[in-house]
Amino acid sequence: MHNTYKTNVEIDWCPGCGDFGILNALTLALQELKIPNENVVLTGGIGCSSKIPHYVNVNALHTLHGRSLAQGEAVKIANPHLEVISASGDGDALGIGMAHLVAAGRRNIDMTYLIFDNGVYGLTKGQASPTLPYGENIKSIETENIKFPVNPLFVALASGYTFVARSYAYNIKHLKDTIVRAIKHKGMAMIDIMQPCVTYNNINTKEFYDARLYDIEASGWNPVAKSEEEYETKVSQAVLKSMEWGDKIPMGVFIQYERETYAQRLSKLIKGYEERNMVMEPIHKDGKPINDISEIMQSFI
Ligand SMILES: Cc1ncc(C[n+]2csc(CCOP(=O)(O)OP(=O)(O)O)c2C)c(N)n1
Ligand SMILES: [Mg+2]
Repeated sequence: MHNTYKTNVEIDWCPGCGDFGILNALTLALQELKIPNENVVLTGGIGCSSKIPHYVNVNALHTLHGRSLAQGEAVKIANPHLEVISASGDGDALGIGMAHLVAAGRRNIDMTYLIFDNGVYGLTKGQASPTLPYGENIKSIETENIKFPVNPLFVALASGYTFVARSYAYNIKHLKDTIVRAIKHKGMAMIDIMQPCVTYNNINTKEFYDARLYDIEASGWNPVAKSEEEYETKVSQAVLKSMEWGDKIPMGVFIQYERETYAQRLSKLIKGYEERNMVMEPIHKDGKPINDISEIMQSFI
């Protein structure tokens, strides 16, 4: 079947980059869900990964470094009828954008956040990113990494994300299925995607992940919580699982829990917020603006 979610824009990722797998999985997920292109908004920050909005045939925003998620949140709050997906590199999400990552979880906005996790600042030539393990001496840095990494799953679990998953850029089936589940989930979803950078990270490679990643759900883990108590218990178990990083690295959905979303809470404060809000109001009739704002504009001159 023709993939109608890809654009004709020339892709300038390096040959073999894990980002290609993510692009394929994302467009296949949209194809499977049959979401009309015009109802989807995809945001990116700055980075190799953040160029993805150019390559997906939906409404796209290429924003500022670390602001992909903030822009996505703003779009979703302004128009809760849109399907919003934000994309970030690990630097974008966990370095400069870290405060947004935490705040979004606390809101539990019904949207999806994809983190392209390659352990480096790819676009700026391979500096250590916040997820590069301590002591790793990848070829693009002078010495071994002297900082400890931050664990995206742990941060998401601590911040209230109601869908937290890890997947892999070279396992398109698993990634596509996980994206489908994240989009269907009513609440804030994050997928930390292991994404080999073939140019700068010669340690966390395809061979590295192929030998280590295992599916926690296939090994008996059930991520679904049905009550606040169950959620609390599962989150603490998921935190322990998320800390595994060695000969075996877990992937799959760590937690999935449906709790009141930001829109549902806003609806209690703003009458009719979800049914009819400002972005749906007509602003002109017969070619003339409905509200005359010239007086307001005059006050700025
Ligand atoms: C405010 C600001 N600070 C720094 C930069 C420089 N910069 C551009 S991309 C980037 C990091 C990209 O790394 P990541 O988000 O992991 O994406 P990747 O390229 O690895 O996909 C940095 C530091 C910038 N563009 N804007
Ligand atoms: Mg990166």
